[in-house]
Amino acid sequence: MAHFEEVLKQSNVHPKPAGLVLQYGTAGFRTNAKQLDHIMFRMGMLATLRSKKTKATIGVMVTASHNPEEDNGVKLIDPMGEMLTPAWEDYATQLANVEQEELLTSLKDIIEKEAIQMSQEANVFVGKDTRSSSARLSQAVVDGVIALGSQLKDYGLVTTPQLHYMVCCQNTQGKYGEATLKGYYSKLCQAFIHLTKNASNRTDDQKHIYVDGANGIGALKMREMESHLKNDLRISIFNDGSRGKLNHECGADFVKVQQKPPTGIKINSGDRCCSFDGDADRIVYYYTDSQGLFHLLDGDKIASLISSFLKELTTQAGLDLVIAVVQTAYANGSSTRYLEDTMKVIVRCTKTGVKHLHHAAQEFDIGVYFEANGHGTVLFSKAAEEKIRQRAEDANINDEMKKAALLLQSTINVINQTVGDAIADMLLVEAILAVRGMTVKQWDAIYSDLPNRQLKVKVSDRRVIDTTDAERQAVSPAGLQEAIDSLVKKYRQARSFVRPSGTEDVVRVYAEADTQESADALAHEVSLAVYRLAGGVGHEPKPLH
Ligand code: 16G
Ligand code: MG
Repeated sequence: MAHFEEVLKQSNVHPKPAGLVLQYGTAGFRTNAKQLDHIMFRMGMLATLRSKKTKATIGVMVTASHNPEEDNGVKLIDPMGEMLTPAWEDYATQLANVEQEELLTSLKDIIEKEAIQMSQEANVFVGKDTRSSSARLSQAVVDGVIALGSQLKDYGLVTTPQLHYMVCCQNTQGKYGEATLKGYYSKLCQAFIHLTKNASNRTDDQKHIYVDGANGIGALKMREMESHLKNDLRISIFNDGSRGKLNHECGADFVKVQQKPPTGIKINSGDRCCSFDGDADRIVYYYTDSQGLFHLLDGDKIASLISSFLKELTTQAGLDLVIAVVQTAYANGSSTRYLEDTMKVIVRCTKTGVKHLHHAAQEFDIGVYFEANGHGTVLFSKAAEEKIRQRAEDANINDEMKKAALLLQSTINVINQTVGDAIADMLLVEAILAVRGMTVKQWDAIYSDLPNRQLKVKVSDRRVIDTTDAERQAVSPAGLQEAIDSLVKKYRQARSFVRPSGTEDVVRVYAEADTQESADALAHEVSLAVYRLAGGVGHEPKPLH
């Protein structure tokens, strides 16, 4: 076959370093950019096969999210804008790791196993973030796509969620929106303007938001979007990439883990700020109070705000829709308690990683999912969207019901349902605060986070740690869970768990308790238990204080 000759020729331009083994993990392949050229080429080919198999457009995004500038990565996007289906993650790993001379055999193996018709047309969308290696690496993806004879659209610089959105629009024949950046901005911004236009409680300072763009793609895309907002929201962008380094001492991950403001942002007490991560699929909010104290409003608080708003609107609209919030083990205990006891919504806990949360959220009429680190969105079932639409068009209902139904419709349109989207989530949060006339302090006060600490421990092989119950219990190595249980008992309102990271060669430790000192001490003691029972390497973890 002509394609295979082309594959052979091109694969010599993108050779695999012999012996290198990489794995398609929770967020695709991610490592130092120098090791990724062959991976990109091969993922371009795999996307083409996936497109032929599904008879739909597939996306390939070149990014390493919140990782340092010298890293890069790639992930594939399935037809409805979702993460690549797990069965194909295995093909991705297989194809990535075969040596040069076995490449064709591996390709043919996938083609055979999946009964792919090579005569079927294919279409692949490609996007990239602002890393200096991204241009070269996305070209390698393009070479792979072309080698197997697929159609191609290169969107160039886009956020990860924007590319997910484009793929979904394309495969729903425009029902979800237009597969262009202009279409994306105008859908989101029109919905935002509709949500805020009758917000009688909105104050002037509520029309101003400070955004830390992590020196990445999010900053660029916010600038592009500004004109579509028609002055309905003033945006001050910091860390826009003109000076600082990508994700360096800034961005959502830095702010969440360090629990402090990013460098490069100048704000006054009470100003409402948010940070995106390097590919703009995460967002966290924060402010400093009059004493200069930093307050973080993370994914849990965002989920709480959004779900309470949706509950209020569905009740006002007289709609009986089941709302659930999906979290992970990292969710602050206070947020879970608030959601279950005060808000009375269903709460589910899944393993870390967007695909798990997304999947669980699909089971409800309205599924709000957020990781504490700020990745999340809202999913509406087809039936729920239909009920909301009918209610909004119903001529026989009172004004209050009508207004609520119309607000719900705009809420659906401001959300990117394909994946967590920092830009869309920001617009939704801004709209809710505007409609409610709520300050960031009032939002923060809906519950108080339990003090918490995250640490990491280096071990010789992190796979010795196995977990169950959505990562909240360790089943191996022997004795570790018992050790954690007895340490937790020493503190008040305490909870702790450990899990092997999916993106870094470390074991992660999380602890929360009634005071910061207790959370820190517990996190340290659990780190020591991991070090001793799970084969720690290097120095023993030292206490934080
Ligand atoms: C990836 C995941 C994110 C998760 C994080 C955990 C996706 C798209 N991203 O970034 O959801 O929170 O990994 O990292 O699934 P860790 O396993 O290193 O703690
Ligand atoms: Mg990201």
